[in-house]
Amino acid sequence: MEDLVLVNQEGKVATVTINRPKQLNALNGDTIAALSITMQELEENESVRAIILTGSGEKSFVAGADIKEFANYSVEEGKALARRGHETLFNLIENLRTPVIAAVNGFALGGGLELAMSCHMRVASDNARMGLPEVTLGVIPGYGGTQRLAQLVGKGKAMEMITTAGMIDANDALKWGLVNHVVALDELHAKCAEIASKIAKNSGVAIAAAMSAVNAGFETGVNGFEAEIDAFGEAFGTDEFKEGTTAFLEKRKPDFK
Ligand code: DAK
Repeated sequence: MEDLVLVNQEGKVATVTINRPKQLNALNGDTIAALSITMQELEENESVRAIILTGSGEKSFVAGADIKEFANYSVEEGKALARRGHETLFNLIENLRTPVIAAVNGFALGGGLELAMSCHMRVASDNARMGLPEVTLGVIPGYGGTQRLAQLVGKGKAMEMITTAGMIDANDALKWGLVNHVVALDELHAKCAEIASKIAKNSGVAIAAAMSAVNAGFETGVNGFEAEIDAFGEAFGTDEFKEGTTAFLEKRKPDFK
């Protein structure tokens, strides 16, 4: 059987490709499990400083959760699987110390858009189409879509996308703030690699702390400003702070390990 998830590392950047092109990379349970393990392994691999997540082929990032698989779930299974999915993949990605860039290379629908939204940033190819079509199937977004879409595009637009189940194209996604950049499909990897290589030059310790402070502001009952103050203070105790400031004063490039 072919690997469900492919990993390719170039320098400090790992590219993870979801590899079910015949099913438009739909997320079945095995793919979610494989992605979760892959992401945890890359997080532990200190030579990896940024991750690009994409789908195999030229048509689809991920066309949703695998409809064949979830068609027969019961109420209890639905709730349990949603919770497990949040923990093992979607929240896991959002809370990684290593930045993840979603390279949205075509359809990102349902669980596929939810996956892209759990990444730290998104770049789309100009053929990309995005939407949350769950209500056409009588279900609702179950991997964080109701929350993360509203955070990214605002409540009104999220309500429209979710209730109409419509797809938006890459340019509307750019206008709405759902993606950061739109490029031609054959330039998608290069654009993501360019962003990743800029990330890889900076302090990984500081990046992880800053991303955690940004995320804190979206957590219920957590004061993001307090999280920032704590993380800012902690930065002064790190070797990377010493290296970054020393390098500046010595007029050389920092060498972050
Ligand atoms: N699941 C399974 N197979 C899929 C699929 C999907 N989501 N999307 C596409 N495929 C398969 C098609 O069945 C087809 O397979 P064959 O017939 O060739 O065997 C193959 O991929 C190619 O697709 P099409 O022939 O349909 O290709 P087209 O270009 O004509 O259309 C399309 C492309 C993306 C517009 C169309 O495939 C489509 O509408 N796909 C379904 C989109 C969708 O509704 N996705 C699901 C959204 S709901 C959960 C949490 C979250 C969720 C579920 C459970 N739990 C916690 C339990 C999330 C749910 C969703 O994601």
